[in-house]
Amino acid sequence: MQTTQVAIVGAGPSGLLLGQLLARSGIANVVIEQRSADYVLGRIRAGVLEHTCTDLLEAAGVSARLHAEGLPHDGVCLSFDDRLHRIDLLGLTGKRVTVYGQTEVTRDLMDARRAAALSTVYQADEVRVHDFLDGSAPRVTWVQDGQAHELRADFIAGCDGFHGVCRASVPAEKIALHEKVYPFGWLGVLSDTPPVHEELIYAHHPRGFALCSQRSHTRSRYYVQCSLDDKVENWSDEAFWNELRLRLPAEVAARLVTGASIEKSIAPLRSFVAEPLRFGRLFLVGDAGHIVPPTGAKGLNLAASDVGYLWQALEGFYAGRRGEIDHYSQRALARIWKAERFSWSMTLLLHRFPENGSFGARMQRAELDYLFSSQAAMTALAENYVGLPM
Ligand code: FAS
Ligand code: PHB
Repeated sequence: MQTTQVAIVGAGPSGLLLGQLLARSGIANVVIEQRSADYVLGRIRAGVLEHTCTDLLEAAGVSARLHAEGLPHDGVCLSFDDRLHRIDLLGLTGKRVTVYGQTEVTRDLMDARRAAALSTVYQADEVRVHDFLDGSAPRVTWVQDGQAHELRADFIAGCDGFHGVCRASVPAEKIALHEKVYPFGWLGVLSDTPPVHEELIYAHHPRGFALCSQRSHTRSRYYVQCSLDDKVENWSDEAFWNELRLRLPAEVAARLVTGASIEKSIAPLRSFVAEPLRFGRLFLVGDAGHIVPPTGAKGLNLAASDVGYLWQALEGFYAGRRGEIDHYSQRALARIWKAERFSWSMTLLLHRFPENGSFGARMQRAELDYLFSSQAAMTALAENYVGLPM
């Protein structure tokens, strides 16, 4: 029988960041992941880090490459009516965001965990969680190479994402689920081409939303809004680049450098929150507890702030302040709901909703015109985009 203090289910950014912070606080932990490390690294996800996230990566001791290779961004652009409109994040809030891919964050965390010789189980099958509701000795079981394994812990951190086993193991009567599914997806392309603009561009266009993001000075990440029944195989690289150009201001489209896609995928968009986030000795963290449409660049950043709250709560518990774990769910949810609102509002503002008719389209235009005529409105968007305080 293996034992530890905290069993962490999932080796995405939530699980690895929590494991790293707990270890630096002297709290023993084991990470159990269903996939291989290469598979986890191969998922192309987020690209923009809030200062709250970079602060936690510094506390975890994994920020060296982030500071060396991350791209600080002082502003962000929206485009409509064939024009770019810039929001001065640094001027309006005193803060900036950092462009650094989630893949790199995960790689840095994996390297640090390996260097610290911390216990990580990859390719674990049939992962299950037990006795977390009323027992004081919850267990995680799994099968690997046909061998059954069991881990006893004081606590279980459910860092296993939207489709994980932890939230699914909570009795239905003990959890409330809030969800909104959007009637479109994002078709994303990663390419080894220089970014079309020095800052991100969120494009509102009658043909649909588009986003110009980046991973470095030589690697770009682009998205176009697509229908939910669209398929990646329907989109050649050329078709993607042509559609992207049509949704950008002409002067931006003219300087778009295209190339072969090195990754191409369609992600559905949803808003989702589970309440509460604690069930006895089980805590839900990151995508296991909530999902945001990526329009606000909040998914990874919310996962990081959940980890920050849980790290503080568990550090308090083991330091004798045993009541601190009672505040995790309410503290995390207070920040989660504000990020859900921001991501939802940015999605409604920027995407094409033909079902809302001409009146809906006029409401979007009125909000965009007001936004760029009001310092107060731009400040409100900017302080949400750079990240609300923890
Ligand atoms: P993750 O889903 O990253 O990690 C969960 C881990 O748990 C995975 O490794 C999984 O294999 C493992 N797991 C699942 N079930 C398990 C089980 N039963 N046993 C053991 N392990 C199990 N956010 C942004 O900010 N910007 C974006 O552009 C963006 N794009 C996204 C695109 C897609 C397709 C998706 C799905 C998400 C995107 N996100 C984006 C959000 C994303 O970045 C998440 O917020 C982030 O990965 C959250 O990290 P985790 O909570 O660790 O969850
Ligand atoms: C990305 O770079 O993948 C990205 C950036 C900002 C977003 C969403 C995705 O809002």
